[in-house]
Amino acid sequence: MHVSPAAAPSSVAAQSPSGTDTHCPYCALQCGMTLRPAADGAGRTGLEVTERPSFPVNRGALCGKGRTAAEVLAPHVRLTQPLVRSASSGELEPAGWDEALGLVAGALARTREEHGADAVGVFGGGGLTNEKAYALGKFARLVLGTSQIDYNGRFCMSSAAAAGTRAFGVDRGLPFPLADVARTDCLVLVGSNLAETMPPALRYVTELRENGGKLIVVDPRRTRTAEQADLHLAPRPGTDLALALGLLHLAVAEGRLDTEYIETRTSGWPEARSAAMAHWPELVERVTGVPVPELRRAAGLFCDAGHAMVLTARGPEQHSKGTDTVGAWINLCLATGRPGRPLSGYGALTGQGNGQGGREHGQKADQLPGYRRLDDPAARAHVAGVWGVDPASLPGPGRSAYELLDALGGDVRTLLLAGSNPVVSAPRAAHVEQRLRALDFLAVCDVVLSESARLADVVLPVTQWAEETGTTTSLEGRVLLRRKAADPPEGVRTDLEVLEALAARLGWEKGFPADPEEVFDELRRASAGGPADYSGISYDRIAQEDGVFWPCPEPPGGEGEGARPPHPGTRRLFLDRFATPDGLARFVPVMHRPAAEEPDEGYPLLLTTGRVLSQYQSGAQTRRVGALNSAAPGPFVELHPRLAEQLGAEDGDALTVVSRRGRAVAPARVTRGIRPDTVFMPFHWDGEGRANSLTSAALDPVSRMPEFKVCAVRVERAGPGAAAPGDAASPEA
Ligand SMILES: Nc1nc2c(c(=O)[nH]1)N[C@H]1C(S)=C(S)[C@@H](COP(=O)(O)OP(=O)(O)OC[C@H]3O[C@@H](n4cnc5c(=O)[nH]c(N)nc54)[C@H](O)[C@@H]3O)O[C@H]1N2
Ligand SMILES: Nc1nc2c(c(=O)[nH]1)N[C@H]1C(S)=C(S)[C@@H](COP(=O)(O)OP(=O)(O)OC[C@H]3O[C@@H](n4cnc5c(=O)[nH]c(N)nc54)[C@H](O)[C@@H]3O)O[C@H]1N2
Ligand code: SF4
Ligand SMILES: [Mo]
Repeated sequence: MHVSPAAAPSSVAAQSPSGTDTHCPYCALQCGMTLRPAADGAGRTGLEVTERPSFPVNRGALCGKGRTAAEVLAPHVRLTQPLVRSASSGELEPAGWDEALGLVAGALARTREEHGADAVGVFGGGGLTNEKAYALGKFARLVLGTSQIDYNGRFCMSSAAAAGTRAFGVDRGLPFPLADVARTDCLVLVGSNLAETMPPALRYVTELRENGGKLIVVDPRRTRTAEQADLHLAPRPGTDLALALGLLHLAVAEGRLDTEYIETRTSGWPEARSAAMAHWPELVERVTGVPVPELRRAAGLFCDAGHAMVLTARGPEQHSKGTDTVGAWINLCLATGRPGRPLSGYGALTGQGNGQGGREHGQKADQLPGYRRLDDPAARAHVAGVWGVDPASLPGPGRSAYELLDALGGDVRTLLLAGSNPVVSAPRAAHVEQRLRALDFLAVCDVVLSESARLADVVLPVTQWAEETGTTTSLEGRVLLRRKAADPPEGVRTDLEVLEALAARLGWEKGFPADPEEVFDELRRASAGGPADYSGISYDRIAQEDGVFWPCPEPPGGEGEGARPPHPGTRRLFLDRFATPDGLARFVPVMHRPAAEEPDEGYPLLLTTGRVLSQYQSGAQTRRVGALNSAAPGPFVELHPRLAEQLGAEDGDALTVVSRRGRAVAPARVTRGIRPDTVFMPFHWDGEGRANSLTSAALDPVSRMPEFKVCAVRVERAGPGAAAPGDAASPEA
């Protein structure tokens, strides 16, 4: 493996002997980094990640995952040839591309013929580049003709996306650059553990505090992020909706509203006001466990600040009421006149590398490129025009991610999976694993042999971040060029090449180019005029400008001579109007409601789940990096000393956590930094410590987001024989 001089198209190359400028494979911060030949020439890949201080978002800082990302490029870590399940041995065995592609195309065609187009499913991921997400959606709708496509982003920011669209008419995670955070006067971080999930972003929070701004963190755990806070509110998991309504109640009761803003920039206030007034501070204290004086202090800090922001992450979002919960936080921001004002407003911290772009270009069940709606006749006509097909031939909206996984082996019989590892990351994972096994045929495109790929009939080895060029859209809505910096091992193809080859075998010789820039140029046209308009963005431009913020329409007259100057892109949204038909932001009247599953006698505790610093998601990539495994070797159950005492358990003792879906076993981690009624598990591991053996698949009615962040459990000491390893599937499945 070496740094490839001919790696990137010349127009977008940014290389020097010191390496190639590119971006991290992992989270939505999309830190800038440089990949260069390793100083000692050794290392397992001959490559090393170095700082790239010129990129303005992370300014050179990287977390341990980014710093070690080159290790996943090593040939012995990643897949280097297709695998096909042998009829005789039942095992996955190496095969040629021709055979593997032939089997996949054959299965897709046969299922379509025998059971209809909707019997074929596609499951994508928010880590895929814009080009891949676009091509995957187009492949599903045109080549397969199926409505059954969705992706793991449904498990991620979908509730905030739905609430943002409902209130503002458009969903862009942050409507302002992240750097604005450092200059606001009060920041409320709701269910974000930034210090572990986006460490370089913590510097903006530190600057905020150095500038005299206040930080409020809302999290049932005293996380590394909460430790930075001026005020830490620790509500019971699943009660943020009541908390936000309680704060709005106090803002009204204490006359801290921005009435002029409410009159001129919003609609729907009277109904939202009535809903909030039903949430008395004392009632909110009873529901959330947050004492009234802390509620008052939070309302005071937020309402009295000149500029103020609320940022949510997965903590309040991954619930069966996530959309309404985010809606309640937005209502608080609107009532106090924040969105669309300088250094103020509401934003959601998108999670995956291309979490933002991945939900804009058509791999989502209800969506066409440019963040257009699949059920909008004008959107269908526009995109069908770009694709050269009859709009009537495009299928309608399909099922959401969990519903699609739940239908596998039922009316969906063949699945193409690219960019997700649901055996580890889906809710109610033992059931999902069963559904995957029940398929007639499973094809997986992946970089490594993930737990989900192990179940496949055919595994296609694909290139990853630094082995290919493509664009991602960061949590700021900044469209970035992630450059190719190394040649992939021989025998590996890009996802775009795989789709091109499959399309050709299924009768589409044209329309699925493998060149990413060509795909991007088509995506630009498909997005033109849509909410997420990329038409004025080109590879050349992003390369020169450290990214361009959408919307960025192409000025009339195109790019040629005599054309108008290019659109600058949109760093800050909503300054003059919101993206609703009347330009006003919409209050939504929301009321608190309980979680789908509340504790009872049999399951008296709450389980919440999330992340640790040194592992990423299902762990498919990071569990293959030595340094990260040493830092975070396995799952654990975080619990309060009082609960540990009741159980007679000490730090490190094996605990069994049991829910109505199943059980999981992991060592105790005793800490005062968690509520005594709650236990926490990270979800990065498979096997007996798999947190998702426990989680509930209750869905938000609007976003269809599963309730990853709260379910009822009981905890026992795992005595010998208490839970045999591999027993994760009982009691429900
Ligand atoms: N190290 C690391 N970084 C990552 C990732 C990773 O896997 N590992 N994944 C990336 C992705 S895709 C995402 S989506 C982001 C997620 O980033 P975060 O949202 O910051 O991560 P989580 O740990 O899932 O959840 C954040 C916090 O929510 C709290 N929480 C749990 N239940 C509740 C509740 O009911 N209310 C409130 N207010 N808080 C609650 C948890 O205690 C946790 O500290 O991280 C990205 N960055
Ligand atoms: N209990 C619990 N469960 C959760 C969450 C939680 O907080 N709690 N969070 C949820 C959230 S926010 C998310 S985002 C999901 C994420 O969970 P997953 O969807 O499982 O995400 P990853 O582990 O990132 O899986 C990505 C897979 O794609 C592969 N891959 C990487 N790059 C490429 C590429 O370019 N092409 C292809 N074809 N494959 C590629 C990787 O090797 C990996 O196997 O987990 C969800 N699950
Ligand atoms: S914070 Fe996110 S983007 Fe930055 S280095 Fe870490 S994983 Fe990569
Ligand atoms: Mo996510």
